[in-house]
Amino acid sequence: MGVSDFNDTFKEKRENKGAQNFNDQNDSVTMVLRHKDIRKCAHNWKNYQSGGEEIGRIVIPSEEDIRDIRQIPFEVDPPEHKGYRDLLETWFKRPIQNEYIIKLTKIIENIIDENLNKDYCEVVSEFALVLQSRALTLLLNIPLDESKRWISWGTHVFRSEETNLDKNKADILYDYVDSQIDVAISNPGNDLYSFLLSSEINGKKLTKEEVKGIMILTFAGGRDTIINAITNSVAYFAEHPKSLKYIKEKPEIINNAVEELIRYFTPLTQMGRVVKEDTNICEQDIKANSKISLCWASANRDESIFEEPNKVILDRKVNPHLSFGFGTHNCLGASQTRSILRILLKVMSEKLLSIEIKEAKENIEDLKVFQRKVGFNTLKVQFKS
Ligand code: EMZ
Repeated sequence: MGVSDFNDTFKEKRENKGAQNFNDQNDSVTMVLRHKDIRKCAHNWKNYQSGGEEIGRIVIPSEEDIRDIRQIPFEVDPPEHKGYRDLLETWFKRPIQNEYIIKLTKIIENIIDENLNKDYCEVVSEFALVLQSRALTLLLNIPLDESKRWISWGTHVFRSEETNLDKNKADILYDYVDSQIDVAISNPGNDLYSFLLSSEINGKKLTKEEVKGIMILTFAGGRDTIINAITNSVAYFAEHPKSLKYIKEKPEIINNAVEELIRYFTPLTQMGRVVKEDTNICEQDIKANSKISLCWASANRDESIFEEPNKVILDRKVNPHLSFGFGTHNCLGASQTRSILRILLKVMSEKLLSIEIKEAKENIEDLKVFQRKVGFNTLKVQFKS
């Protein structure tokens, strides 16, 4: 097995039972494993809710202990959800505009050039984190230099080396966002903070608290996920030089290739929902107020949906993967992620002859009943031109 192979850890349980219970910090969770069931639950926001009273509970592991700020629109249900979503949609679709793509391409070309032919580049911290942070300055529409501060926070804003949920680390982000909101109030510009502060939903200005909730999600939600997607893509092309060549010769398949890599890696394993009324999933009774999880990673290997699900087929045509979720809460950052990866593949295929792996240490997520590789703690490579 190569380092860029990612197993399907859910296969047996998905096929035999379709669901699996586990315990998340004394909260029992039923993990839903089949593509069809997951879509059904994701669609049914009335009974499988995101906006319950316990803020942070739908994230797994639960973040109830480290935050009391509701992330918006991710932890809000319809009908309130729609007002936020409509407001944010246009801003978060900017990454597919030409002007944005030109700027993002410059950022990606620069970061490849900075690392070209170096003895080695540690992809997670010197490449993926840097790229994710620099790209985020475009999304927020603020100067590139600000990314230095975010890079210093490391790959996850709530998790540190010592612990999965780190309150002190979370406070750094909260204080930072508070101070940036104050700056935008006293000196409005063309950035996302200012845009939000001047926006209205149903004739009502957004409060500071709401702006904070949106900004926290923007920082936290697309961080380790994008970093893993970038790092895993680099590992894949290091081990599959022919694929890199194939993309160079047929750049028109890049969009398909990105969807396929995102399906295969599924950077976000799962997301929870709180059950409103007693229900039954896969012949299992589930009580009101308990938690279910929608396991995107399992859905994406479901053999009843995908042919040869454990193979990366870069030009796969039909690809209804659930890596960006499904339904009401589908990922707001999907355009940003897609643009980053599409440009990354293009630039790598144009600038690199090969990528040589020097050292790789896998990052295994411990889901108690399952162990799942999500990316790397360390990936040292040489980018060769
Ligand atoms: C939350 C989550 C959102 C959570 C789409 O995912 O991402 C996680 O990485 C964060 O820890 O707070 O934003």
